[in-house]
Amino acid sequence: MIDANEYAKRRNEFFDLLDDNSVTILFAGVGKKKSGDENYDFVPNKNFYYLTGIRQENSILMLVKNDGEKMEYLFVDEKDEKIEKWTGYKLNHQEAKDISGISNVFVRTAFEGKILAFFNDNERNSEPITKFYLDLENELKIGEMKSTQAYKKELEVVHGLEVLDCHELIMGMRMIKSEAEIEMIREAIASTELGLKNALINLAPGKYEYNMRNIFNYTIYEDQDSDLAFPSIVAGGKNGVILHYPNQKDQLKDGDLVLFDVGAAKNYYCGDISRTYPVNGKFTDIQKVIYEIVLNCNKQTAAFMRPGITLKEANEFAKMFLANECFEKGLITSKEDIGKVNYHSVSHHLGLDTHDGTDRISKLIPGNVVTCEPGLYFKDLGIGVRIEDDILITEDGSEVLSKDIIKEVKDIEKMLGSKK
Ligand SMILES: [Mn+2]
Repeated sequence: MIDANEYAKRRNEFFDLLDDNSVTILFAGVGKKKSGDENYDFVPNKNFYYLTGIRQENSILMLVKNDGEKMEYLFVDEKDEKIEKWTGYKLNHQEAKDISGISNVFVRTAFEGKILAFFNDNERNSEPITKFYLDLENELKIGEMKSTQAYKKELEVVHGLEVLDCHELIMGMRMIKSEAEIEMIREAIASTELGLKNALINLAPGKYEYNMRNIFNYTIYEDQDSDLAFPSIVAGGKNGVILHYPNQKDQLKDGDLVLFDVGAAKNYYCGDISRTYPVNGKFTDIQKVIYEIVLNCNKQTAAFMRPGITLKEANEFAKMFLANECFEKGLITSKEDIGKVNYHSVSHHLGLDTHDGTDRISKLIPGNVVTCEPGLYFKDLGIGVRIEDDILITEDGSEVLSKDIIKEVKDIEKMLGSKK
């Protein structure tokens, strides 16, 4: 778990990025409607969660920086026994304080009043508030109140304030993982590995894609505190060329490959792993040629990733590697054709979101966690291969966090052969 001290430390660092005489408001958000009176599972705005550790919907964080003084307020729904009988227990103020490290906890209905007090100069002796920071990337409803965009307009028009976006400021912090965060990601990867292992025990021709997916998902949900980072993808044969293959109803055939793109999450920290295995336990010659190209690309690109390299450069490195290898093996007739068989980027940041920020041009620095996921997709051959690992950037290079999840041809064939 990540403790209140770490959340307090993050807020302190965040305060340093903010202009003086400003108010920052972050909303946890409310559950999104699915259909009828049914909602999707609630997931808090990760920027709000990153600074508070609070998962409860409707909660609000307010940070005030005034005359250099830093003030923190947290607003949570009032406890209501009647509502709790339907939708579950809500945090009391002490619990909210213990999780977040914020001493000033109020009921959510006090929020508007608290804000208005900062507009009323007569009540205060300090400099007037001139700036507001909102997370404008996330359009969230605030309880029965307005949306972030409507709130922005009101602050600008009614109160004449300058409204700034704090999304990038927080994302910048989130790109550098603490020890505790790296540990969460390690646990998520370990859980993912367990799910994959259980699926593989049951892998055989005649099984269905959803059999594999369900075994994986079951294992993750059985693991305490684990959740799925994203909907699991299990794609047999030609379905492996579809990146976010959605149906998973097909039978796994003798002689085909099966591609897994799966991840568990621990306290919202995601693992994101892809592996490709032969359904019958043995690669065909052509499958092996393609698999080895992707595997070598995976290993070399991971070794290429280190402080100072950008994700854009890593992507160019991987693409060039795949183009050269595919051309040499006669899989493409010109290197320029690589885009036909490799159509996604090799890496993204990983963290509280599976795609944790989109920065491709900043140089990698120690504490970054990124994926390394080259792939080759030959629709005509019915072969899709992706091998994805999660990489921690260290002082002097990188560490493959998912190195224990087998990917060498001989290890795969040995493991899948041994269960026969
Ligand atoms: Mn990925």
